[in-house]
Amino acid sequence: MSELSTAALLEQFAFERVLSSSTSTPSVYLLGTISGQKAIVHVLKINFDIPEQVDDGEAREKARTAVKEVVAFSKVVPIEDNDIYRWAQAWWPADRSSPDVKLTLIYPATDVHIRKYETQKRVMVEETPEVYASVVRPYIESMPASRIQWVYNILNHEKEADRILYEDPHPETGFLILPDLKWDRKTISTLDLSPQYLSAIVFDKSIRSLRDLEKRHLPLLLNIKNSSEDVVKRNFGLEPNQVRLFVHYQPSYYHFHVHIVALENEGYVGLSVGKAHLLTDLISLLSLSDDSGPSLLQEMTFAYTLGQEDGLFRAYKEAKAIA
Ligand code: G7M
Repeated sequence: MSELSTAALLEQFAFERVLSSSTSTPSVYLLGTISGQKAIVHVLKINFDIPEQVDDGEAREKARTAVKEVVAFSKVVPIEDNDIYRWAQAWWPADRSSPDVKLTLIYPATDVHIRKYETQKRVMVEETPEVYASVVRPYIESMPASRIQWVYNILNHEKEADRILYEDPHPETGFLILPDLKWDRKTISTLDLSPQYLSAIVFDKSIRSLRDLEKRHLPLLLNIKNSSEDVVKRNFGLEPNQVRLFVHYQPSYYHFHVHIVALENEGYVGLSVGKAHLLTDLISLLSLSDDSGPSLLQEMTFAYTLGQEDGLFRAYKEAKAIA
């Protein structure tokens, strides 16, 4: 082992190439040499050191100080805004060429937002068609329309219009494809970048989730599948077998949309079992459904997790649909 300190060795590190990197962690494996010998450096960003328990006075004060440091930016450059959401790149005091973080500001945030992001216990529930009819559908119908104002802003071309990669304006089989807010989108024009994350948002406002899909919606889903494949091929040179198309149930927003994610974006949490449903599976289930009457998607039971702070969990509780 070398006698030199880690700092001294790193100073001599001559970079050769990136072995791999992950945007979700984020971390990077770098290959290079130190004094003529191969060296690998793995750099992993450390989590914020903010105490979670803020009940007692001392812990709360510690958290307040830590948070002050986290949001003390020297520079904030806006990326986009839509309704109550804003996205920006930000730099902490030591100014570097690339930003330290990408941040989202939700303002004014509603109770629904607060409950969504709060750490909470989760439970597994089974949603039968009866539970859908008696608990879930009334819950969806009770949601204020303002919750999906950002979607309508996109469909009306009032926001994010310059980000649209594809548009089919047909009221029943049409949709838009554009980057999801998860992506910083600054990099959209660089050809070496694959689509980390796109969404297809349909024009038909009557489809709130996959539970509303019937056999007559097959042309819409097939249209989304074909066009998404074209868009990623044309814009990013990706083959259809390098992209995953899926739908969330439960979604965060009840206006039907399909997620289009490059396979290399492996760390994305929204891929979890019981939440992500492949578009191909939905197409198969609709193809196997009767021509008239409820589709298999309307007749089957879906199992998924719910946070105990989620409004839907409360609706289940009130209806005594869970213990
Ligand atoms: O879980 P669900 O399938 O409902 O996912 C909703 C998606 O919408 C998430 O991936 C969000 O990142 C994305 N999203 C949310 N908002 C508020 C916006 C927005 O204003 N613009 C865009 N482009 N995507 C959004």
